[in-house]
Amino acid sequence: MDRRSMLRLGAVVAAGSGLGLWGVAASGASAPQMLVRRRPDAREMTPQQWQAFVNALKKLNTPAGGNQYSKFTADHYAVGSGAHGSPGFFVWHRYFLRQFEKALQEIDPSVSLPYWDVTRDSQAPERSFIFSESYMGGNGGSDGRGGALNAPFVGWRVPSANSGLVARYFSRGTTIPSWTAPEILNSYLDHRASYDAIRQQIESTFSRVHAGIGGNNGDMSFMYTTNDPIYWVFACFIDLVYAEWQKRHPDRTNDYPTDPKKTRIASYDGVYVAEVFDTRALGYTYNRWNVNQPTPSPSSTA
Ligand SMILES: [Cu+2]
Repeated sequence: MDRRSMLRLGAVVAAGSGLGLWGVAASGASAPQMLVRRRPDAREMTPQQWQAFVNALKKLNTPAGGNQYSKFTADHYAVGSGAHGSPGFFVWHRYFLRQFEKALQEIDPSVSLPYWDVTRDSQAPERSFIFSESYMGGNGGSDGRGGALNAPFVGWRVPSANSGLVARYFSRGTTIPSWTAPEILNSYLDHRASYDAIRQQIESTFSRVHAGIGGNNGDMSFMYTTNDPIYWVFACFIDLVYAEWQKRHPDRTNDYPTDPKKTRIASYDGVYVAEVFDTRALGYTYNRWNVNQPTPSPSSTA
């Protein structure tokens, strides 16, 4: 097994309110100053809101944005089993995504990290709105059969373990095998009764999203998965799933296999697991997720 394949994600796994559209005022005495903002479903954003997100993300990958994008990729690449195939999965990614969102907000304070509800596209992922030119662009390559990203990310590269052109290779050429349907996710959310049971379930089932989009050679299949901008909206959905599980199991909100007050999050010095259980304390929230809720029609694909 070469280094590249060892770093394959699958291999690791087998082992609108009063304060602006997404803003809601924080309640509770612990954080009276903090603005808690609701992360939006990508499908419900206006074209302008989506564009603001993409603009900020692109700027992070420039000298004017401090070249911070590659630092995020380096952090994800380095954490390895501290956040993959281990209990750290939900909590590390939650903290990591919040740091990324803060970096976006330093560029444009109006931006919140959006999520892509992958389950709503589970039976024909390649037909998802997210692969349109108005969102993340489709399969890579000039013939759409795999290769370097197309619009709106033509020429996208990130100085990282893969510093070449960032690529997608849908795993069946032009299509992607089905992945977890909403009804299945709903059942996991109801019936996995401990942090690590839901963590293992979600990490393993949604590794199919990485593999389906990245295929054999695309960035999404490797530990530099963050190079592909689609990573962020997918990872945000995984964080929403963790938050939804916490809400459905209020007696388990602070569950963790080891003492969360004494267990540090990998690679972030001095941050304890117990500090990331409450998304509001981190400055964001999500709407509840419901298997029967209507799926909004994205506004940019008409
Ligand atoms: Cu990861």
